[in-house]
Amino acid sequence: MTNLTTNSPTEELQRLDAAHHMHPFTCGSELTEKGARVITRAEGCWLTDSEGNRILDAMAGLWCVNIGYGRKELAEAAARQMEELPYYNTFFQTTHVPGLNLAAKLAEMAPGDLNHVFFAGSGSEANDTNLRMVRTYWAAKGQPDRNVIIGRWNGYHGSTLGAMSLGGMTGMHAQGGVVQGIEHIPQPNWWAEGGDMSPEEFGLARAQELEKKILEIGADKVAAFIAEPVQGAGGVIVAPDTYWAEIQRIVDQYGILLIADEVICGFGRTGNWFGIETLGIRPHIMTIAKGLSSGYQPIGGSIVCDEVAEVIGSVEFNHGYTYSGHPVAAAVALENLRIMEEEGIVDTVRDETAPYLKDRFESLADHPLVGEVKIVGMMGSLALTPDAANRAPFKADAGTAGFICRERCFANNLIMRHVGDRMVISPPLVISKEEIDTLIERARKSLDEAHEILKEKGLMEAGSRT
Ligand code: PXG
Repeated sequence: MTNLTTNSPTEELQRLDAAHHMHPFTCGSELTEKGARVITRAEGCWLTDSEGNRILDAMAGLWCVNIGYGRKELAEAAARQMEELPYYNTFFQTTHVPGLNLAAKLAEMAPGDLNHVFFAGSGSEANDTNLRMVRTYWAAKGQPDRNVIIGRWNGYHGSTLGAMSLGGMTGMHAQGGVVQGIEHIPQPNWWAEGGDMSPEEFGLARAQELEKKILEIGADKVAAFIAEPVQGAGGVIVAPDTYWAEIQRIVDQYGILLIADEVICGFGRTGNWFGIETLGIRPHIMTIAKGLSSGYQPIGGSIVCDEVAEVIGSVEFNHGYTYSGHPVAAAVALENLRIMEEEGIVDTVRDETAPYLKDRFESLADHPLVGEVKIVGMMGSLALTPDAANRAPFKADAGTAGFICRERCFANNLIMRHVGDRMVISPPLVISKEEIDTLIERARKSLDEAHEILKEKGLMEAGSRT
């Protein structure tokens, strides 16, 4: 059997990878042609690849390594737990100490009466739980026809069939079908879709799309609305200030359940423990994953309010995963939360590094390729445009400019993602001011280089705004 190591030559690693490893959200043949970049080590905010390059990870992996790479305490917590109890389930009237401690810890941390936790292995699984839980809730209350869930176009809730259907990524819907009984309303993306409205007018109008949809479906048929406090994978779309208060009014008025998907926003990303605190939202259920364990172990869950938990508790909820509340993942999550609290990581983000990052990130607004700059806490985005004054998209296919810019970032040893023609960042929460300076320098250099390439290729032509 071939068994390569991190010291094997890059081409060999790439060849074996291409032969057998199918990558998520990737065109396999293109990647085979190019060869995957092999990441071998990481420390703090820095990755090392098989060629020895040091790369600044301004995405915290996939928006998840909030505490930064290389924390030995987390490895030790995993090793201790593996020795003591590597696995047990919580299905048949059993429990275990890491699971119960983590549930209690999350109940203490979550705002209001969000006091009960159903564990999953990922954010997608947790949203599948939510889909089944809200329908089961209404059925248990004698309203089985109240089963429609409303999500948002360009929202992201995961990649399993249920979570993908709740999300509004049309490219995903097009592959393999969707779950029935899920509707979508348009997103609050003022830059791309705001037309001639002010951001405030647009925020209200987009929130009222929810009311329109509820009335169209029939209020007695709608079970829940699901949304990310700030859309992450959709391109770090921050709703105008008027949006969330109006959404809250509508869900309250029609008595539907609100699910806040905190998979990215949770655990400090927005400058508070949860995005709902930053944005003033009162959900019945929160989806969590990613930052819960800082990505050191796969774990997710749903934090549920007292009333929903009581109703679900009145029936047998026929749902669960082999790895719901996995003891090793729970022990690592507990250690992650302990360190984040003891080191005051979220306080430092809120009071020091996020304001510094905001200032530096917003300085990119003067770049000729940049239109809107949005940032909340430690998640931000730049809308690339050939004509900022008119908020124009490129005439070229969406994502062409973004891809070129991302390639320049990669070449400059900066990991920054593109979503269409938006460039996004979500660095580890422990990023220092010095590292923020490096991030901004490399981003500006990459923007300059992308701008030159776009000009050379005649791609700076503006298309028409929708
Ligand atoms: N909800 C939200 C808000 C997410 O961002 C999920 C649910 C699903 O979580 P899991 O753990 O099942 O992946 C996510 C995941 C990207 C990217 O390219 C974003 C995610 C996952 C993979 C890629 O931006 N978010």
